[in-house]
Amino acid sequence: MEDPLPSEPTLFGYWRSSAAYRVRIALNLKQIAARHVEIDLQAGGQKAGKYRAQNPAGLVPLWREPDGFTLAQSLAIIAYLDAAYPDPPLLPASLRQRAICLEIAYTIACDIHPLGNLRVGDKLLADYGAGPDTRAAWNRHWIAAGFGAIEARLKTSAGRHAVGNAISLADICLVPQVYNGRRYGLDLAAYPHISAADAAARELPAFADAAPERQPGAR
Ligand SMILES: N[C@@H](CCC(=O)N[C@@H](CS)C(=O)NCC(=O)O)C(=O)O
Repeated sequence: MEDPLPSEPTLFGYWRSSAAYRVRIALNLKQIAARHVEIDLQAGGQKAGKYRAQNPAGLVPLWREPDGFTLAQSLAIIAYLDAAYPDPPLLPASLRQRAICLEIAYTIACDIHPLGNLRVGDKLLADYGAGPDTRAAWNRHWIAAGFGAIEARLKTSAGRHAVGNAISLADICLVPQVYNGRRYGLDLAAYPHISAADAAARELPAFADAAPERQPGAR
């Protein structure tokens, strides 16, 4: 059994960051109180000063505890919180269902999300002159590539939620990525199982309260 976390941990995030959105959902599901600090990605706050010193990767989210312990990478933060606060569990007990949750989470976090990141868009603009429309098309392309695989998986894995009938890490990763898909104009009609899982999860207060538009920094 892990020691309980010290009081008043901090989540450094950004209202529209889908990786921070994942962690906000996990915190809400587990009812873990944390201070939320906004790092303005549009203003480059992730790349500079005190924040960069704490997170040399120059990305959000970052989890910090009062004794100075820090952790980057949303899936590492969520796994840590899941071990420290096992209720409710974020992975199913069944070996195969657990593996399927990870498959969906990694498809999003490893194969889709990095290609749509702000710094990738900035590089496409700086080196190849890709403007907002090209960037949106680029993002739709990579989200569609991953969603094709996830939709096929959900045909057999989904119940009320992405994997069976309980909320899991798969939903925690899926909902923020669907948000990004909508943001870039992806036609979600091609993904009925993803759309159903997204809608079912967003009905829950833990997901609704974590939504970008509900964050204090939203604009
Ligand atoms: N794999 C990382 C991704 C973190 C990440 O890329 N965060 C984005 C926001 S969603 C970011 O900070 N982007 C800033 C930039 O690209 O400069 C995680 O899951 O935490």
